[in-house]
Amino acid sequence: MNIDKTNLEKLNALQNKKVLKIVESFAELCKPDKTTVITDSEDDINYVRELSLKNKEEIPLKKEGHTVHFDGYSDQARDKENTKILVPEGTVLGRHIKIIDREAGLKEIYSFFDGAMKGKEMLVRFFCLGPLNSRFSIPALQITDSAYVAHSEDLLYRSGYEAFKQLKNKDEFFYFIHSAGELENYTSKHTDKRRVYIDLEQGRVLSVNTQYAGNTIGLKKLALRLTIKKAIREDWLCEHMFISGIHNKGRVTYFTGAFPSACGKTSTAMLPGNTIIGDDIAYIRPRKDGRAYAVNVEKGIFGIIQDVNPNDDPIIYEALISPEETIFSNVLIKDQTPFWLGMGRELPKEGTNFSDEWQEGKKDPDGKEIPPAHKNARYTIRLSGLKNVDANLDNPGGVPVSGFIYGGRDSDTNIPVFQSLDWSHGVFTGTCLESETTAATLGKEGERKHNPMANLDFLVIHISVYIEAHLKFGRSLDNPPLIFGTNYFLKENGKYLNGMMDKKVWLHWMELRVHNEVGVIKTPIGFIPKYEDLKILFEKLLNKEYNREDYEKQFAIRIPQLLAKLDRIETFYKDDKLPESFYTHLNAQRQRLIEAKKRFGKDNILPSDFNT
Ligand code: SPV
Ligand code: MN
Repeated sequence: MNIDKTNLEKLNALQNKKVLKIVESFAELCKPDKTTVITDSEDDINYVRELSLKNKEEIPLKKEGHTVHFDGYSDQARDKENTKILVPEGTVLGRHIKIIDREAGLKEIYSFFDGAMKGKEMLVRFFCLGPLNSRFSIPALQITDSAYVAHSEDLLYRSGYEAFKQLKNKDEFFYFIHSAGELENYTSKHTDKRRVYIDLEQGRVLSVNTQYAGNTIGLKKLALRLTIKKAIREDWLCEHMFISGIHNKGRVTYFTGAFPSACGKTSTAMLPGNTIIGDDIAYIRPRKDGRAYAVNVEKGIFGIIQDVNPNDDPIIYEALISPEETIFSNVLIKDQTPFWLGMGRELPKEGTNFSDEWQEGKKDPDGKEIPPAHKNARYTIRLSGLKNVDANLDNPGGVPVSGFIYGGRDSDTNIPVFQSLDWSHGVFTGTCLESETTAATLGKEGERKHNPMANLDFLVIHISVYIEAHLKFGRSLDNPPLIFGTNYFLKENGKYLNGMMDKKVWLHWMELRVHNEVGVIKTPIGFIPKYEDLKILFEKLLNKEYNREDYEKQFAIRIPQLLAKLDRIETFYKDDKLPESFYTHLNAQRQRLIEAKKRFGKDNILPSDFNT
């Protein structure tokens, strides 16, 4: 192993045989010129930051602390096609999960790793998933030849070198091996050989020939996959959820929310007036008091930058123009300044972007016009730099969760907000989550896709086992969170029916529901708000008059569309043999919709109809 005495001492100080073995074996396979071990010290962390500039994975921007990173033109999102679970022969995980024979997969990916770090430096880093010194914590070892990946992790995760010392030779940690592979113009050259293989048996993920964070940052979506399995074994939940506190009447009420990529998750978590704990991944455990408690796995945000502007996302916008350490990725750079789509000002007509030198009208090899910045362009920041960060961000005990939110995206079916009838109906609501596809994963945009609990991309166990775990989790609680559904994207004649900030009203309505301070109207899909209550909230929170006509239109129960959705869902799960309660809810909901259509004699049933 190419490692000097100082670095070897840092490794040996951990007194962990498994760590040493992993580092040795991957150094041998990947053949880096040099192996550097990063502790929690400021010097070591600075070293990573400077290395990413030195090797040009990041370029400094005008504002202090700001850098930009570009991923290759064909490496702009998570690669679902080539992300697979390594399984022993005969394993059945259902048709929603990509698998590959363990031996064959390992052989293939090891061959890609062979010599992949030649001429490069291998960084060995230690982190903690979740707050330190907590029953939620999971230690994680990251090995990567990308200083950008290692630097991003500094902003996003709690350092864990000391936590590894406390492990005292125990082998209970996850590990992640990443190589960007051969580089061309500082980006991964062989994206045709991009692979992300999840090894449940060893609690590790191997990732190669890619730089995009969703494929490479071990502690993010790669660890999510490993943890879903661990959580199910241990009777808790690992969810693709934000955690946010809603403040009202001097009390704070915490919600977690699962939204497929680009369905308004970060902006919901970050609503003005809320305090934020996390925007992407939550660990949720039951506690003896009969409630669910959640922690953020991360301590930073890797967020979509498109449409972040002073009006729609004031807090993030302010953070992005302040001189805090920030990594911009795949934005447009002109005069060392970042620009992105929907930032609320005109963009330059030339600059540098994910296609290299760019000018308006530039086309890619397929003749497609290249936008100034990628739709999935992102920012990476620490939560601690935000003025709305919640005081409990690092609380090792987590925060009590009063509500789960499942947020989909469709233009014609679901209403803006509703409450499920009970926990198991809420699980059904989450199971039925649908969204139009977006730029956050490679592939076609604008297709309607099912995404149960917004976690489908990350499942490593059969969907029925995952759903059953949710049902069981609810049963284990005396006081389970209420479950809500949202859809911010309803349209009429191509125009959105709701303003960007209306979600603030929906959230506050949920808060009042938790405290039993507003009533509801019962409909076939669940409980919906009363006009009077929303009117007060619109006035109070947004200083806006809310018309009854708007309410009736937004909250109309669209029977044919809702029935069509149930048909799609049934088809989607046709081979899955889900828990019995899924079919009970599916049939009952369908029946309620059909009966309502009969009773009221129309397709679009208005909230006021239910009252009569
Ligand atoms: C998502 O797509 O859900 C993200 C970004 O949070 S990624 O890291 O690509 O998963
Ligand atoms: Mn996510």
